[in-house]
Amino acid sequence: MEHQEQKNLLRMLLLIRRFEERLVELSQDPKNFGGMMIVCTGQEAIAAGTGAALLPEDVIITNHRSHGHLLAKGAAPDLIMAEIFGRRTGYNKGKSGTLHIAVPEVNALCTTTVVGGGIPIAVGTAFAAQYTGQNYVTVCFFGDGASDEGSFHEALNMASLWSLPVIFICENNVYAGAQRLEEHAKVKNIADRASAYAMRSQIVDGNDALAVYDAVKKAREDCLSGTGPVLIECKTYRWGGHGTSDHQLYQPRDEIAAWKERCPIEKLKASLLQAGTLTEDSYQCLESEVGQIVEQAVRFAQTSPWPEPAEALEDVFA
Ligand SMILES: Cc1ncc(C[n+]2csc(CCOP(=O)(O)OP(=O)(O)O)c2C)c(N)n1
Repeated sequence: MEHQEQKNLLRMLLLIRRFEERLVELSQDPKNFGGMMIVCTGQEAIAAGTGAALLPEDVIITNHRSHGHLLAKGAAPDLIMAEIFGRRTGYNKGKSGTLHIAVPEVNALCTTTVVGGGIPIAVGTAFAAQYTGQNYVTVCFFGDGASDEGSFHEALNMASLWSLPVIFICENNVYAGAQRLEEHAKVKNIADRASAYAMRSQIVDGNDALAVYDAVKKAREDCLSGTGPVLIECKTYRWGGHGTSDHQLYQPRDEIAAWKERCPIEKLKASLLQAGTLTEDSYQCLESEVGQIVEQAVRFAQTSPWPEPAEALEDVFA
């Protein structure tokens, strides 16, 4: 990866972190928007590394922890923020809120909160690519908990059988809700499940954005050369509770502290400083640039119009 691309990667990690920190802050005041926020703090390297390895035509299917995936795929912070504020200028005219955003403009086709529900959808978009002879891959993000669902197993079987161009990215953040991996699955590695479907798999340090980038880039090339799907398990950790209303009493304090020592932002920053690609001054510039983008997004959302009541039944299928 070129030096400038590495700096862009760090910038994306920072954007995801600061965007979500601001969201959590804003969510404390119901005048902004209500409900709990589900964020990916500590896991940003997976979204950022993947986004950097994909091309605009590639499709992503995401889940309840989606802000990072959407930003890294190129969705505009202003329009995501406006959507979360429920404003008409948001990507889905204020109808999706945080949990169901779709951004077809960047091929982020679906955010689904049905755990494991996105995995067969990704197989569908990958099948469409193969059937119509189009050169793109689909990436599906999901958690370790989702890999217990029947949909995961059916989808992986079919993707492997038909050699579909799909990359399954499991963000193993140790917890599914309040359950640790060892409380809901016997396997130690989610990647081991791929062998049941004769599928290639790889385990990656999910806090290392460059390692994620390399793995996804290679998987993308393999998929497009027709060798079939790949399951990439990214080992990471959920710094916060499941969502902001979860006080994470079940997460050992020393475990949280140990993983915070492995912060994905600090990791990439240290490696760029050491390589001379970054200086403390240029890092501060990135921070201030990202801060401005986030504040601009908040201003845009807060000053955007609400949808008209008459629009409530437009663009919905029920
Ligand atoms: C089919 C289904 N079952 C249960 C839930 C409730 N639920 C929402 S998120 C979640 C935990 C998912 O854990 P994991 O897949 O590991 O993802 P993570 O939250 O760790 O990113 C659960 C059980 C749901 N939304 N859908």
